[in-house]
Amino acid sequence: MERGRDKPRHSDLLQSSTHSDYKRSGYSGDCYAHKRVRSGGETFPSVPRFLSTQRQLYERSFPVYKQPVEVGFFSLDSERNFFNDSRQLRYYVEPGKSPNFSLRDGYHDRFIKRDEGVKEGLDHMLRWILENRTKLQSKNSASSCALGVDFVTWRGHLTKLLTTPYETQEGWLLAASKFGGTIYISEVETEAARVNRESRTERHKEMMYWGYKFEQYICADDMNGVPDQGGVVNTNEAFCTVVQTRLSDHKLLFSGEVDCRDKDPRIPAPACYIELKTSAEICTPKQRSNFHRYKLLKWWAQSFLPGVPQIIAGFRDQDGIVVAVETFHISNISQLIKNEYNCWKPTVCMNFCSDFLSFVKSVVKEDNPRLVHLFEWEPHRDVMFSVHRDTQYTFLPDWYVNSMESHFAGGAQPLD
Ligand code: 0WD
Ligand code: CA
Repeated sequence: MERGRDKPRHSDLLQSSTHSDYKRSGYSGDCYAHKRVRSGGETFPSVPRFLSTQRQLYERSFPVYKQPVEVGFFSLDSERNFFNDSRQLRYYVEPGKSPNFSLRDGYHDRFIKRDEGVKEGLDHMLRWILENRTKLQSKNSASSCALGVDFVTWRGHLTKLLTTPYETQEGWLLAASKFGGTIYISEVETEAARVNRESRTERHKEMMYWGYKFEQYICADDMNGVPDQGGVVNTNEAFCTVVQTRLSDHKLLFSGEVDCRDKDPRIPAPACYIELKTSAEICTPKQRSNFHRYKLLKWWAQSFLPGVPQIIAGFRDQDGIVVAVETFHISNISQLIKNEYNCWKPTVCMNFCSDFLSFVKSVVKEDNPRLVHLFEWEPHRDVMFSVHRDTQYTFLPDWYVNSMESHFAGGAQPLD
């Protein structure tokens, strides 16, 4: 790692975050000075050193966010094998109003859980890119960089960025590498997240299953099929959409897991997709307020990003019985929360994400798949970064880098 230690600690700070000279922008730290700074024997152009996450800084007009366009999809089967097709796409089957589903059913005898210790990084998306790059390039032929996009990442990472100005519990670590003119962003599990994951209670583990069981009750494998409520729940299986869009001047390519689609074949993707959720039943005004303030923020951010228009929510009691099913339209959520005092605002989420991506662009200048800038954030702090050359943080695999390089060396299109 540059700047000192070779065994990096996530708390490595490049600069203390006590600057007070930011008013209108979240950036700070020598940001517009063009002098060069020396550090660890190397010379770097001056770049902003941190980014504030204070909400007020992002309360401006809603940034441009282009309607996301689906450019492809892929499936992961019961053994987590990649397929460049929609074999895992499921169809929504409307349940009754109070369906009485038991979400506990099958937890002990019909549940195969994905191994969360296996870190896949961006690998499935990269595989999709390799198998579809010609299509992508022809779509973005006017661009100067190889893929024609500024960023490649998972939708889930962008969701975390959108909710950052309101998050008070969990920090994040995002690794970024520039290759062929595109910046790839891949999450690194924080120590705190690993500790939480390894110390889940039995009750918590079971409750994590409930969301997947709810999906099984209302999804069919075929357009005219019925849900197989007695089948095995296998969380290795996934159908992912790949969408392209633009946030301000950032061209984005990202993928997100989609639970199911509407049966009507006339509705194009991603408008046909439906997100499924479970949540504790709401019995008091306080619970309703918390649902609006915390849960709807996460639900909105996750579905708004890929242009998924609706969420079907199963409300369940303490024993995992679904007592009500409700539909939430993403376009109505900001209306729903308007009456909450001091509530979250979509514009703050999107402006923060846009400014974060600008911050990343200004920091990650060197095109080098083995160089990682690790962006780090803890609640109540600024976003900071550290630099790691050829370390365990390098995440773009050789099979991807080599294949892309030989493809472009073969004359397909120049890299940058
Ligand atoms: O390894 C990692 N750190 C991550 C891997 C973090 C986030 C995602 N992933 C992978 C998984 O392979 C998953 O198939 O990305 C895929 C989904 O990506 P996403 O859509 O960008 O993730 P997100 O929006 O956070 O989650 C969507 C759904 C979840 O649904 P709910 O309704 O609970 O939000 O994907 C599932 C989950 O069903 N999911 C995962 N599945 C497997 N491994 C994971 C995960 N780590 N995270 C979420
Ligand atoms: Ca879901």
